[in-house]
Amino acid sequence: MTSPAAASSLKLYSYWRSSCSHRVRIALNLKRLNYEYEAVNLLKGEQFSPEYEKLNPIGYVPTLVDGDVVVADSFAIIMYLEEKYPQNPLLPRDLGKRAINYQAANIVSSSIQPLQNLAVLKYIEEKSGPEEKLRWVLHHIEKGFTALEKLLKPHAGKYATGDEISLADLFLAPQIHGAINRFNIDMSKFSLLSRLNEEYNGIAAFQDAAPAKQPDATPTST
Ligand SMILES: N[C@@H](CCC(=O)N[C@@H](CS)C(=O)NCC(=O)O)C(=O)O
Repeated sequence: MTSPAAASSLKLYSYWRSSCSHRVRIALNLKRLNYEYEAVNLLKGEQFSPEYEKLNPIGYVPTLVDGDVVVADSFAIIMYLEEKYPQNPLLPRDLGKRAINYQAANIVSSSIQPLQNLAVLKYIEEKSGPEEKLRWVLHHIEKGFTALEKLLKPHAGKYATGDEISLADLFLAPQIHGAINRFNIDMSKFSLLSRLNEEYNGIAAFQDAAPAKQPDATPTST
């Protein structure tokens, strides 16, 4: 690890329990970048305020402001950080491995997380009730986790695609954390993801990015 980056003007708009924000917090910590934390309370609808929508036109967290640069969307933010702050790289040099990282990250960010997003769950609960909402969430998380286990088994080492922490790990850790703490997913079916999660739980950059450690975490936070 390199020493922490010199004072920068990084500001992260985040919500403590947002898995998308959580990914970026891990990236910032791994790259030892100091940043200002700006809480956006999703339950109060602060993501829809006119001021915030000027930064993030779709009204989601996270958003990163780096001086004059404003980047929204966790994948875009992490790629931006990777290029602007190349210390402690998050992408393997091997292009095949790199592609597996993109694939795993996108399974999380395109095929799991959007289906458990606040707005989606609220809609399902209103239309079909809380039990249907839970069935929906479990189905999509388990489908995604089953695919991730199959995808990563031939590539995993200590971490998702080898013995170095890389992009896939930044997407897996928050998704697994949420699955366990918010949705009580039975992880015994997912042996690789369970093992990786234990690794993540022992790393300071991941621990410090955890929802419960964020300034806007509520007392009942997990
Ligand atoms: N693809 C976007 C998705 C962002 C997203 O869905 N953020 C969620 C929190 S993880 C959100 O802001 N939800 C608020 C809402 O549903 O109104 C990213 O990766 O940043």
